[in-house]
Amino acid sequence: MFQKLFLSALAIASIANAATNVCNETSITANVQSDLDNLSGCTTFGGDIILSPTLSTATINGIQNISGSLICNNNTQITSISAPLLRSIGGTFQLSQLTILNTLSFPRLSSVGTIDWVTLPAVSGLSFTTGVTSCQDITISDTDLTSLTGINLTTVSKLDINNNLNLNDIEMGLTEATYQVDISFNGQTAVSFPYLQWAYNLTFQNVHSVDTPVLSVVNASYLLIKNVFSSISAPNLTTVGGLSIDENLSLTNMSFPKLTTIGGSGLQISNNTRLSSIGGFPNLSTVNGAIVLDGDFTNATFPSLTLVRGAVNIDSDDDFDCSSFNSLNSNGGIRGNDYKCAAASTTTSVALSATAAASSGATGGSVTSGSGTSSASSAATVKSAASPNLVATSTGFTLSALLTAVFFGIF
Ligand SMILES: *[C@@H]1O[C@H](CO)[C@@H](O)[C@H](O)[C@H]1NC(C)=O
Ligand SMILES: *[C@@H]1O[C@H](CO)[C@@H](O)[C@H](O)[C@H]1NC(C)=O
Ligand SMILES: *[C@@H]1O[C@H](CO)[C@@H](O)[C@H](O)[C@H]1NC(C)=O
Ligand SMILES: *[C@@H]1O[C@H](CO)[C@@H](O)[C@H](O)[C@H]1NC(C)=O
Ligand SMILES: *[C@@H]1O[C@H](CO)[C@@H](O)[C@H](O)[C@H]1NC(C)=O
Ligand SMILES: *[C@@H]1O[C@H](CO)[C@@H](O)[C@H](O)[C@H]1NC(C)=O
Ligand SMILES: *[C@@H]1O[C@H](CO)[C@@H](O)[C@H](O)[C@H]1NC(C)=O
Ligand SMILES: *[C@@H]1O[C@H](CO)[C@@H](O)[C@H](O)[C@H]1NC(C)=O
Ligand SMILES: *[C@@H]1O[C@H](CO)[C@@H](O)[C@H](O)[C@H]1NC(C)=O
Ligand SMILES: *[C@@H]1O[C@H](CO)[C@@H](O)[C@H](O)[C@H]1NC(C)=O
Ligand SMILES: *[C@@H]1O[C@H](CO)[C@@H](O)[C@H](O)[C@H]1NC(C)=O
Ligand SMILES: CC(=O)N[C@H]1CO[C@H](CO)[C@@H](O)[C@@H]1O
Repeated sequence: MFQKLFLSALAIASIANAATNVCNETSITANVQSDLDNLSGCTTFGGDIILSPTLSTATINGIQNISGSLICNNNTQITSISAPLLRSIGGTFQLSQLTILNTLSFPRLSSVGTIDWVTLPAVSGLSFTTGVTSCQDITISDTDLTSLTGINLTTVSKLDINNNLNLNDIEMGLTEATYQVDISFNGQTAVSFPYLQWAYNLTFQNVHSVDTPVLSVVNASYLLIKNVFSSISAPNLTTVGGLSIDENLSLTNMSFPKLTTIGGSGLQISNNTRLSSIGGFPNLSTVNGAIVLDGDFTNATFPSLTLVRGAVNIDSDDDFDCSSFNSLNSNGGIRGNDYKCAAASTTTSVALSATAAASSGATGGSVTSGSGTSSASSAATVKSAASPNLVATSTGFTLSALLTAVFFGIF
């Protein structure tokens, strides 16, 4: 009698336990919809939910909070994922290689640890009615999204939006980006960050316009590469760690009216084919790294520049007057190992240190002037002789390392 009672009490306890425990599993893999329905009594699910490649639709009913991650990878038949009551995902919302997924319905979702979406070629919009306003890191790559409506953050660590070929508008209320913003190779993208005050590291590639009216600091590097805009401005930017403006083939006009200091990663302005006059830096006084100017320009004006701590390498394919840089150099304003100014009309090369003089050989310390074809070839000679040095000096190296990293990051 006693034994029988004891046993059934145990049985009841274990059933109750099982019912509670299902919400605290560290991970469940749903192969069929009923696996998800098992969890519908859980307000909070404590672990990860993995949607397997066998599902063709998935609805997460009941659950309001997932403490772990929500993951669906490598599924070629799923068309829809929805979670009518879900408010938060503590871990990663990871979707990758979902070739026909077209519906993402998360009407109450507001908080996610990390969004990591890669290769969702049929996702063209988000049904996120409440909208995600809190998320640490976001990567969205290779989707059919036309806007990011449904995600609007005020702070972010990483925002990496690349290769979304129909994404023409990126607008967010970000005020700070503590690690990295990289917007590269999307559609005809107009980027608008009307409240962004500072970003640790900022990269824009192939964008059609950039609006950052209050941006005042970029701590590390600001890279503007292969963009399609004809003008770029940063009206409130005072400080950047490094600034690189390269291969923006339509660029004719730049405006950095408050920029006073560029840090150790230096300034590079190269191969912006239509930028015949390099200007827009009225208050730039100090560059703590190198300056590299390369391309078809006739004019480079930095009226307040008094100190460059790195090397200066100017290489114009056009008529260019080196005299203002020559004076900066002779006034001791260039502290790096090398100063070189080469143009179709003029070539000046001065190696400032013993090492530089030794390795740049015959050209070390020499000043050559000429005009027309013969000087163009003398400029080429100077360039190849001096380039091992230039590559090794502080910023040229840092910038190319950065660029390499950017490309590896994307491909
Ligand atoms: C499940 O997790 C919640 C929150 O961590 C905890 O309060 C509860 O006691 C756990 N339940 C069981 C059966 O482990
Ligand atoms: C859901 O419940 C059914 C029936 O109790 C069970 O067979 C199945 O394994 C459960 N699914 C998961 C993922 O726990
Ligand atoms: C997807 O499947 C491919 C091949 O089946 C595999 O190599 C890859 O690791 C899988 N990716 C993920 C994220 O599971
Ligand atoms: C569920 O998530 C929401 C949104 O992040 C949050 O406000 C709420 O406190 C969470 N609830 C629990 C029980 O964790
Ligand atoms: C994003 O949020 C900001 C406030 O942080 C708001 O001003 C802006 O209109 C929102 N943008 C969109 C596209 O919802
Ligand atoms: C410009 O940046 C400064 C910080 O350097 C900030 O205090 C100021 O509000 C910004 N100006 C505008 C117009 O937003
Ligand atoms: C970046 O600059 C901002 C604004 O000046 C500052 O608040 C922040 O601490 C800096 N971050 C780092 C990592 O230097
Ligand atoms: C260059 O850009 C600045 C600021 O955007 C603008 O005020 C100026 O008119 C532009 N100049 C030309 C020649 O387009
Ligand atoms: C500019 O383009 C030329 C020719 O393609 C290339 O040799 C040079 O390295 C480029 N300059 C920079 C700084 O990338
Ligand atoms: C260089 O450009 C600036 C600003 O665009 C202009 O004021 C100046 O006259 C130009 N100098 C020459 C020599 O063309
Ligand atoms: C800046 O961002 C690029 C990617 O866009 C990354 O490769 C690089 O390491 C970052 N730089 C720093 C100083 O964090
Ligand atoms: C409009 C325009 O000239 N866009 C060019 C910007 O630069 C990239 C690469 O440098 C070109 O591919 C675009 O055609």
